[in-house]
Amino acid sequence: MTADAKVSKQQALNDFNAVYPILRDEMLAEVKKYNMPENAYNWFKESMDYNVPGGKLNRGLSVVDTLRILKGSSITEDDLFKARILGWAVEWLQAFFLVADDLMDQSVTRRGQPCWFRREGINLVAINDSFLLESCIYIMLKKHFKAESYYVDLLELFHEVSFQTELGQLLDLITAPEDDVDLNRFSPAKHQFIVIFKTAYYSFYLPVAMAMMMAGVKDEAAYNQAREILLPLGEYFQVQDDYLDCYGDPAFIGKIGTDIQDNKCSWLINQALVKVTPEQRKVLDEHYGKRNAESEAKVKEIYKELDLESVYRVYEDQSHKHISSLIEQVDESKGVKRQVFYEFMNKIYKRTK
Ligand code: DMA
Ligand code: MG
Ligand code: MG
Ligand code: MG
Repeated sequence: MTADAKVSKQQALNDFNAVYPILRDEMLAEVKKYNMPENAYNWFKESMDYNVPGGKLNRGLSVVDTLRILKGSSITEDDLFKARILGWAVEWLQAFFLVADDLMDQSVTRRGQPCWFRREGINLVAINDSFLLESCIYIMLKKHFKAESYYVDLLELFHEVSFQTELGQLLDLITAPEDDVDLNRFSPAKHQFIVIFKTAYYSFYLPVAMAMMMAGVKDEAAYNQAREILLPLGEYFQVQDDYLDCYGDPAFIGKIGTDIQDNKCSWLINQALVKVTPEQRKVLDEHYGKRNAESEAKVKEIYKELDLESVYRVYEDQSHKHISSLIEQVDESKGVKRQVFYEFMNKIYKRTK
């Protein structure tokens, strides 16, 4: 990367971050209108500041990056401001899902700090905080996009991807019941289904589809084409997440892995099940999904014996090749550009966080 490119990347990030306090204050102004008592107002403010910023912002920035590619030199300051708002709307959606996800997964840390529900005095109030974060999205959209021709399309898209994500979370959770470990429930196909629904739609399709709407892309075929690339890309992203859950450094990724203890249908356990000897399978049957560090260590030992780290390296290379070939086949005449997908892929390829 050239020095110039680095500066402009930093600039793009600064410009994006500058929009967060504007939106946060708009949400607070709504609450003020209702004459909410000060303690509720402050609670809501703290919940937003704790849960919305502070992520990697891949999803949010992708709205802006995609619109820049689609509109080229005809892009205006108003376009950019609107794209940043939609970017933050995705980050709000992400915060809504994560607050609930951490409760359901009984996670400990997120983005290098305790999960929201674990903070003093919060616990199950976090469920309602999660709902409030979701409601913010629709306040933002109404305030800034009501006059746009694509307003209803945006609303429908947010509703649709939320539904898809919630179905994915449902399947993720019921495939991982507590106190009922049955590794036969898992399969690579089940895993693929879960990750496409719980992650790929909202993290990959949503940001790009919104930028396409803003750019005036109307052809259904263009959206279908985008989906055909972005869903596999999102699948690859969630495999990375599953891998990092076990092999990432918690100090660096900002969260402590819970998949083994949570009995999750993770990419790693599915790979392990393909390679195990009957003896190793016995160990997994006995120790997977148990809420204690000793059992978790036993499972990790088997992963080590099976050299899943190498299996992952091979998967990473194959996915990169596969997705690159999908991108090469894109027909740009329909209204999407290959660069949109290359850009998104480069944001996540070989990520360690
Ligand atoms: C995340 O799955 C999916 C959503 C919709 C938040 P996950 O539980 O693996 O995510 P994380 O590892 O970040 O808790
Ligand atoms: Mg989780
Ligand atoms: Mg989860
Ligand atoms: Mg995870």
